[in-house]
Amino acid sequence: MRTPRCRMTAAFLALGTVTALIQPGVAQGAAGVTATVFYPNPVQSTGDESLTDNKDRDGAAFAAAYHTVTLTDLDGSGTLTGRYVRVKSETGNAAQAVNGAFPAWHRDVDQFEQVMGYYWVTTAQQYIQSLGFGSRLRPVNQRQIELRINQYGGDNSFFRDDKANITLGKGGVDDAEDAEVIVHEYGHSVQDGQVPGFGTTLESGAIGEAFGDYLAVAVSSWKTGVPTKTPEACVADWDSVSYTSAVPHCLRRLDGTKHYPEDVIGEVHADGEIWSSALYEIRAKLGDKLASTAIIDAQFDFAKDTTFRAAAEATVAAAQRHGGSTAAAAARAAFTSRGLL
Ligand SMILES: [Ca+2]
Ligand SMILES: [Ca+2]
Ligand SMILES: [Ca+2]
Ligand SMILES: [Zn+2]
Repeated sequence: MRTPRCRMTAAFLALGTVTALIQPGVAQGAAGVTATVFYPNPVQSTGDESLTDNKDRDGAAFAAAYHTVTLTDLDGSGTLTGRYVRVKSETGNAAQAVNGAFPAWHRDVDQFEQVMGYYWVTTAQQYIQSLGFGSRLRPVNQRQIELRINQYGGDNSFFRDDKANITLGKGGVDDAEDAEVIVHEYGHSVQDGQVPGFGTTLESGAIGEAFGDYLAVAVSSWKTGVPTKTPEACVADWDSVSYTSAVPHCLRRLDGTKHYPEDVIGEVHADGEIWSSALYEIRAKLGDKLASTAIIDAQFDFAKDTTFRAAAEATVAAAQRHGGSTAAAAARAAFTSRGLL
């Protein structure tokens, strides 16, 4: 059974503003600091669908899944604080760089998830910037968010709603061991950054979940390459081993066949699969860069309580702006074939 993955709704996301921690002329870790991550998760990178959490133990089966990366945009303090995210762990010790590198922590150490959170939020923002947002296009969510890792994950009640927060829990596989879970959550932050308070209704909430899933796959393919051992359309191949039995393990997929309105069940994650499959088809037709540019740019024009139909029209219009009539026609066809237009 699928467990709704995202415990955090847009309501928990902040209306906060960027804190300019990074001063000009101060060492910003521009050269980067090395660290060890999953890339994007051990099931996707190894193809081993039999991996299990095994109570957070490390083991030889994970050896091939560890990947050395360079963390960028750090503030130079030696903590996981940077331009787009600051990491706070409520379990275990805070990660601290030693002699210009973060130790090669593995999954059985809390700091591993902290590094994952930092790296994948920053990577998601870099993906968005690679599309032109913040240079030829207006910036998208270029604020420093706070990413918290805690023992509970389901309880956001203590969060203030005037800050940009993501929380990642530790149920089953620790959520932050899967880049696609981290980037899904960042997708909510992106939409909130574009339209404060976005996602107040069933359809707008479903769009929020769908975009998080879409962004997760787009970012993981952009950074690590199109997966060859798992389906690209599969979201959270690793986190989902804890609550799915079918192989391949997927929290949700982007290539479903749900149709509006008869497949609506009134649950944002499930209904989001209608929207995400349209986005994924648009990406297949237009290519990643043009599709994601149009999809993200369109979101500036969404009302926070948008309907599927209004959001689809805005996305078609954005496809027209960025790719002309051929792109607009492809976007329209993707929405029409699902009953969304
Ligand atoms: Ca862990
Ligand atoms: Ca989990
Ligand atoms: Ca995946
Ligand atoms: Zn979500």
